[in-house]
Parts: sequence; structure tokens; C-alpha cells
Amino acid sequence: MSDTQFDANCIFCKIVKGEIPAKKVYEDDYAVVFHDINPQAEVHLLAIPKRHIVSTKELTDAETETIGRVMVAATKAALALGLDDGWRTIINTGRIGRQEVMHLHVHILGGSKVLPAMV
Ligand code: D5M
Repeated sequence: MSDTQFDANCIFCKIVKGEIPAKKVYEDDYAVVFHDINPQAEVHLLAIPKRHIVSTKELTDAETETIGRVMVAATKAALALGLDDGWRTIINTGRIGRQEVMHLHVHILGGSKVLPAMV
């Protein structure tokens, strides 16, 4: 990928480039899936586009394929880790959504126990 598709100060871009370590579960030309450093469930993964997209707020028609690929990568990683009975996906967007890392990411939460209800 060209450098114009990365943000030099973004921690998740550094993971994509291999500049900082991550426990990667899946990778293809469009997406990377790795373990969250601060797991909130037995299994907690993050699926990200390789290209730097800040959040879902920045999505346009041009990102349709990339986002589709990120969701498929999330599914491949979840199934590779044996989450056959399902999982929860969460995307936080912006301040109100409590997004802390400004590189779009899909949380994948699962394990052997049914997750708590959200509402
Ligand atoms: O969630 C951002 C998530 O990113 C949060 O669950 C911690 C995780 N995180 C932050 N830095 C790292 C590294 N270096 N590796 C793995 N996981 C990381 P948000 O939706 O933005 O609140």
C-alpha cells in the first residue's frame, strides 16, 4: 500500500505496517484482524481496514468494498477462532460513541458464554 493511505501518527496504521506488534488472526489485501490489547470478553478482536479511515462518519460510496471486506475478514477470524455459536460486533463512532482510536475498527466479542444483553 502507498504511504498516502496511512496516517503516520495512527497506532492502527502502525499495526498494519508491522511497526508495532499485534496478535494478528487474519490478514488480506484490505483488512487486518487482531486481538484487542484490553479484552472485554473471553475473545475480543478488532477488524480494521488497512487504509486509514477515521470512523464510520467518514464513509462514502468509495469505501463500500473496503467495509464489506472488513466485515468478511471479521467473520473469517471469528470462525477461525471457533466462535461457531456467534459473537457480537460493535463499531464506536466519534466522541458520543466513545471511539478512542481514530482508525475505523469493528470490535468482535465472543467466547463460551452468552454475552450480557445490551439494553
Ligand atoms: O476502542 C479502541 C480499542 O483499541 C480498545 O478496546 C483498546 C484497543 N487498542 C488500543 N491500542 C491497541 C493496540 N496497540 N493493540 C490492540 N488493541 C489496541 P474504541 O472503540 O476506540 O473505544
